[in-house]
Amino acid sequence: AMSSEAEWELWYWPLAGRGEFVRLMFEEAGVAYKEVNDPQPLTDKFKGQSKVGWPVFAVPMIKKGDFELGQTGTVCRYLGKQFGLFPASEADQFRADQLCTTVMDYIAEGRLAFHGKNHYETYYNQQEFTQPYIDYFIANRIPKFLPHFEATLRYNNVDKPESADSLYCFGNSLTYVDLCLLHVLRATESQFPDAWKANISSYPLLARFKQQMESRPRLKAYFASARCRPFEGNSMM
Ligand SMILES: N[C@@H](CCC(=O)N[C@@H](CS)C(=O)NCC(=O)O)C(=O)O
Repeated sequence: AMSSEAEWELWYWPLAGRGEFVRLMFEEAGVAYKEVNDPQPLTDKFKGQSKVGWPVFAVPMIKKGDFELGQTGTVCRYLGKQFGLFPASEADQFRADQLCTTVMDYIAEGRLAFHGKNHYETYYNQQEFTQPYIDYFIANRIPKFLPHFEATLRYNNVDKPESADSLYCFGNSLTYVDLCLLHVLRATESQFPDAWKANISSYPLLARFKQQMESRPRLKAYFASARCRPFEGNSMM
């Protein structure tokens, strides 16, 4: 849900990017949020002119009143806890933290592969130079991360029947990490369609998980809506 009355703000550029992890938290929880996409406040806050408020290094940032919080994984953990999308036991809370951090590593590595020469300059100025890094990521890193995610689902769902219609990373209910994992699976499919097709049949739980998650009513409605921006197509973002 998005609303101009919302208490929560999401500060991010008007594109999918890392902001999408955060949007999924609000959308699945059905909590209203307002996007702050205008260059001016973002520039003021993040290009060093603003000395006001808690320092946040980069977007995405959430804001409610004067509470501001950055770092995508931290934001997702925080909103997960606020919205009841949080594992029950302390052991699972820290395991969820581990998995969320690995998901963020994956997207960061994928992004870097598209920016091999200059991490901060557009992909389109370094396409030829960076292609070997992309090839390496496809050949060696996707086939390391995806089986890790598959193994995580297997660990939690080993006792469930083949037909179980709810696969989660922890216990028997949805947590913020399921949403984070869904997002990187969607990003992988979108950015690397050939590698995705070549790999996914080896990971049946991931395939089922993605399908189940995408059919959750709120997520399904969100993905079909104009609020959901397409991937940029230049770094899993
Ligand atoms: N580890 C941070 C990375 C944040 C990040 O790099 N954000 C990008 C946009 S997706 C940005 O604003 N970078 C500007 C900068 O680092 O100066 C996170 O996951 O939130």
